[in-house]
Parts: sequence; C-alpha cells; structure tokens
Amino acid sequence: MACQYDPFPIAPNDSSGRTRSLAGGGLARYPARLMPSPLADKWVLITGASSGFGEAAARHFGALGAKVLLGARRVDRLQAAAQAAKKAGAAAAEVHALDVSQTESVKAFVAWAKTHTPTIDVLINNAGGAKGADKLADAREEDWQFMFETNVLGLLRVTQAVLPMMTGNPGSTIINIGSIAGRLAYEGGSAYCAAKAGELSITRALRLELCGTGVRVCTVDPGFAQTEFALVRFKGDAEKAKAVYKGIHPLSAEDVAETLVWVASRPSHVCIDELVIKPTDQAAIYKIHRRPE
Ligand code: NDP
Ligand code: 8X3
Repeated sequence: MACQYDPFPIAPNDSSGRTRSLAGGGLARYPARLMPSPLADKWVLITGASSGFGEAAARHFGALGAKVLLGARRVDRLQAAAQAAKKAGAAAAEVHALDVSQTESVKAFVAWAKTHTPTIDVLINNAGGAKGADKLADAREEDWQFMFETNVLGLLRVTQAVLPMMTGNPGSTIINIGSIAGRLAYEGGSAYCAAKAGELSITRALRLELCGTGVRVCTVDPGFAQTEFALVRFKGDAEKAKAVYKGIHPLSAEDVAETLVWVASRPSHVCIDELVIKPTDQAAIYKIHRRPE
C-alpha cells in the first residue's frame, strides 16, 4: 500500500534549482521535490563522517541541499565522503581532521567550523564504536579507554564546544548516536554498554538543560547495522565481523542516515527525544532470527 504521507513527493522540477544525483545507495529516496527542502542550506556538523552512519549521513543531508562539515581522523576518507555529499546535492561539504578523544583537536575543529559559519543547525555526535567483546575479567584497559574517550568524553567535548553555535538558534538539533547496547547490558559488552548508557544519560540531562532554548536534543539508538563497526570491534578480523550478521538482514548505514534526516527535518516544535531502530530480524539483543545460509 502506498505511503500516505511523503515529506519528499516526486516532482519533475526541484524548486531550489539545484540538481541532485539519484545515484548512490538509498538516495533515490530524495528525488526532486515539489516543496523546498527543510534542510536546504542548513549547516550540519557530523563527527565520525569517514565511514558508516556518518559518511552516509553526509550524503543523505547533502541530497536535501544541506551544507555539511565533516570530521574524523582519516582525512582521505573524509574527502571522499565530502565529494559524495556534493555529488548528492550538498550546497557545501568541507572536511577537517578531528580526534574526539583529544580536547585540543576538538577545539581546533570547532574553530575551523566557525570560519565557515557562526551557527550550526544540526550536530550529529556519531564518532565512536566498540573495541573488543571480552568478558570484563579478560578485557583490556586500552579498549575501555577508546570506548569512553569516544562515545562519552568525545561526545561531551564536541557538544560543549559547539553549543554556543546552537543556543541562539532555536529549532536547531543535536542528535547523539546511542545504541540498543545502552539500554540493555550483554556479556562481553560491559564497557561498551556502559559507554552507550552514558550517552543516553547525557542526552537526557542535556534535553532538560536546554528546555526553553528551542534547541532539540535527541538520541538515535540502532541495533545491528553493517558498517565498519564490527571490523573495528574485532580489530580487523573480517571473519568474526561477518559472523555478527550471519543469516540476518541487518540495518545499513543508509537506513540509519535516512532516520537521522527524518529526525532533523521535523517541524521545530517537534523533538524526537529517543528513537530505537533495529533490524526486523533483531527483536532484542539476544532475540535474533538467523536464516540457514
Ligand atoms: P564505523 O566504524 O563505520 O564508523 C565510526 C566512525 O567513528 C568513523 O568515521 C571513525 O572515523 C569515527 N571515529 C572513531 N574514533 C574516532 C575519534 N577518536 N575521533 C573522531 N572520529 C572517530 O561504525 P558506525 O558507523 O556503525 O558507528 C557510528 C556510531 O554508531 C558509533 O558511535 C557506534 O557506536 C554507533 N552504533 C553502531 C551500531 C552498529 O551496529 N554499526 C549500532 C549502534 C550504534 P576515523 O576512524 O576515521 O576517526
Ligand atoms: C552496536 C549494537 O548490539 O552490537 O551498538 O552492541 S550492538
């Protein structure tokens, strides 16, 4: 049955006059529109934009004419992401090295962002991930440090530095990327689950603190999504990474990016506080339907 409400109806001509490529995974969801895009010329700052959700988000926001500022440690990958975002229709796509685990790097990144714009419309705190899946007894301190430095402290650092560019900008949106791991602990996930539970608490506290400013604060919490996440978690072991998704149809980076666009493009009086998105095959962390291969 056809969807009754389509915020991006198909039209022969794009009212913004910009041409947008329909090529690329998932972007055919944003064909030329009758209505102007609510994200056209909006400044969207994305951390962890060199792969996975962040890279896909750059393209999806770009497809709606946004201007994207992209940060991560791998600058060559960021440059490719910016090119793809421009090809999709981004009004601007700029990149700068960012290591969210280093306060000085975050300060330099935000100072650079200010050379492009005094205000940010959408901040996506996405940089992060998991390292290791060992039980606490066997886990490594350097892995704990990675997980807390990125998912928790990095998110705090970036948010504190960017907030002055948002508080005078009602209708702007902070989207933190959490995880179902922050909502239910699992064996082998003590530090990652704690880090993402930390992200959830930070989101909830900030939502309270910013009430009255018009700034929206949201968490988007995915389940299994096939990106570089598992490869990073298993430290380059491709077989172990592949096994995570064996026999299931996981989320893609495109699925999550599309959701981020939807969250950010609600009318300014609507805040999607908390959104959980999982593959249909994953009813809960431990309840996964795997087909024989
Ligand atoms: P990817 O590994 O594909 O992407 C992670 C991104 O984070 C990369 O761009 C990486 O860039 C960046 N990053 C890592 N460390 C740093 C750092 N110190 N400073 C700046 N950037 C950093 O995985 P996903 O896209 O899947 O992950 C994105 C987010 O989604 C993470 O927060 C993850 O925890 C979360 N998540 C993922 C799920 C999944 O199943 N895939 C499910 C739920 C949540 P670089 O290495 O170039 O710095
Ligand atoms: C990633 C989802 O279940 O692998 O955050 O922790 S899970």
